[in-house]
Parts: sequence; structure tokens; C-alpha cells
Amino acid sequence: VSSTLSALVAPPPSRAAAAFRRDVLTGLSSRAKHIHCKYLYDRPGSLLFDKICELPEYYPTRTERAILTRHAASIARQIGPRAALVEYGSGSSVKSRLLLDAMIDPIAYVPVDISLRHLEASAAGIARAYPAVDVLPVCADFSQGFSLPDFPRPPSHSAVFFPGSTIGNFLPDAARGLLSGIARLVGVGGGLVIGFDLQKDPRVIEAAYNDREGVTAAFNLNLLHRINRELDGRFEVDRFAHRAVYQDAQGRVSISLVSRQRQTVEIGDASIAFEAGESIHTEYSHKYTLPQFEAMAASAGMGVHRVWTDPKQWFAVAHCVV
Ligand code: AVI
Repeated sequence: VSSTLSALVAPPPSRAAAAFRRDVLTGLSSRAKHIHCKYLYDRPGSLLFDKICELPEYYPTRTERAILTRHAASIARQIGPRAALVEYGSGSSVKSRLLLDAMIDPIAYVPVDISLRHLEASAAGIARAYPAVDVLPVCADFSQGFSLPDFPRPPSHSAVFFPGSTIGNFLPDAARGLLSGIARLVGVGGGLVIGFDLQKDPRVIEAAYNDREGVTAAFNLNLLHRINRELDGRFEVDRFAHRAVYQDAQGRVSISLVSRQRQTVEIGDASIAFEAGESIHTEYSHKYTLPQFEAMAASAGMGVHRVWTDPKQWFAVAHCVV
């Protein structure tokens, strides 16, 4: 059976640009200035994030990869035969190959990504490498909800694959909402394989978000360059500093950009005033304990069936069922 690349439909660029402008101006006019973390991932931001994943201090990527490599066969057994694998934020689809290689007679692979360019390239690569799998890419923001495509051959069930601890970038209510959405999408009998970061020595966590090379700082500051490029902003980027601190009570890293001085910045014809030391919040990265994650999954209508971790228990991959 040949793979099917469905027609890909992305939001028109003009609508995306208008949403970016509106969200930036609204966020920077709020009392506690903030910009949504999804805007960190333009092309330069995504390339910087790829570099973060290879940094010695940034343990999540390599730890999750080791777990997936070591336990692929047992994860695949849990998923079960003749499933459709639906990957949230598929990017370059590297991790899904580990699962597709181990899965028993996978029927379909549905990569879901907001970036059309990423999606086309990775879907074509998977279609070539797995000719017996129907590849059905969906260009969507998975946090907004979407429908599964029509399957040319019906799978026994669908399993969402949501690696990378991206769930940690959502606030608790939104994370629960996302899991509920996954439960609805796959329905009873469906599954979820999810990677999330575990709580650990805060020094290890803080180092991962304050790397010595300054790649994470460049990734965060790229947001200001992006505003300059796309919204006619006039940020003097070196007047802002990257900050990432672990907040113990909430079990999360809080990432922001701090104004080094009192200043006013023009964005198009708007002007935004900053006090010295005032920050723009750009991202949270939540770290869970296993009981916390299980409670959240349960409140979203899912049971955690199995969990795989690394020897240091720094990261977890869980199989949940609806
Ligand atoms: C994408 N996400 C899981 C990363 C994280 O660790 O929360 C984003 C990131 N931000 C700075 N470094 C990595």
C-alpha cells in the first residue's frame, strides 16, 4: 500500500502576522508583560532550539532519546498492533522513527505540526522510509484542537505520541485541557505515549536553562529580534538580559527577558515603556513528580499504564490509556 500525503493546509501568512502583532502588543501593554512561548519558534528560533537540544547542560532531549531507544520494543507492545501513531509537534520526526521501527504492523503515521515546511519534509522522509505506512500529515496548532484525517485503511486504534516534555510548557489547566483533548481525539481504547521532565536537584534544572555558551539566552532574545524583523520593532536587544529561575513551589522554570535599564521601545507606531529590571515573561517549563502527572492524567480521563525512566530518574515516558 503506498503512502498518502494528504493536502496540507496552513493558516494564511497574513493572518498569522496579524495575530503575532496583536498578541505582542497586548502582552506588552499588560501590567505583567508577557509574550506566548509559541512565538519563540520562528525559523531562527527553531534552529537555536535544535542547538539547545545538543548542549551538555540540556539533559531532557538526550535522556528521553535514551529511554525511547532502550525501551522502544516494550513501548511498542503497550501501544499494540495495527495502530495509527499521531505525533504532536512532529518537527523532524526523528523520535517517531524509533517507535515506528518497533511497532507491530503500524497502519498510519499522522505528524501534526504548525510549521508547514517542517511537516512536508519530515512526512516525505517517513513516507519513503516506511512504504507500508499511510503517512497523513496535518498542519495544525495541536493546542487548538483538530480532527484526525480519514484513514485509507482503518487502524485498530490511534495512539498520540507527544515527546519532548512540551507538555511542561503549558500551565497546569492548559496541560490538563490538552490531555483531555487527546483523550477525546483517540477515544476509548486509544492511547498516549508522552515524555515529561521530572523534578530533580534545582541546580541541574537551572543549569539546563542557563547554558554556558549562551544558546538559551540567544533563543530567548531572538524573540526581540523577531519583533524587530516582523513587526517593525526597534528593540536594542543588548539592553535586555535572559533570565531563567527555578520556582520550587510551582515546580517550574520561569523564563523571561529583563530590561537592563529604563527605556522606551517603538513597535510600529506603538511605544512601550520599560522600567529598569522590568521583565517580559516568555516561557514556563514545568517539571512533574510521577504522582502529580498521574493525577493530572486521571483528571483528563486517562490512566497511566506504564512509565519508563532513566537510571537517574530525570525524565519519564508514560503510556496512558483512555
Ligand atoms: C520545548 N520545551 C520542552 C523546552 C523546555 O525545556 O521547556 C523549551 C526550552 N526553552 C528553553 N530551553 C528549552
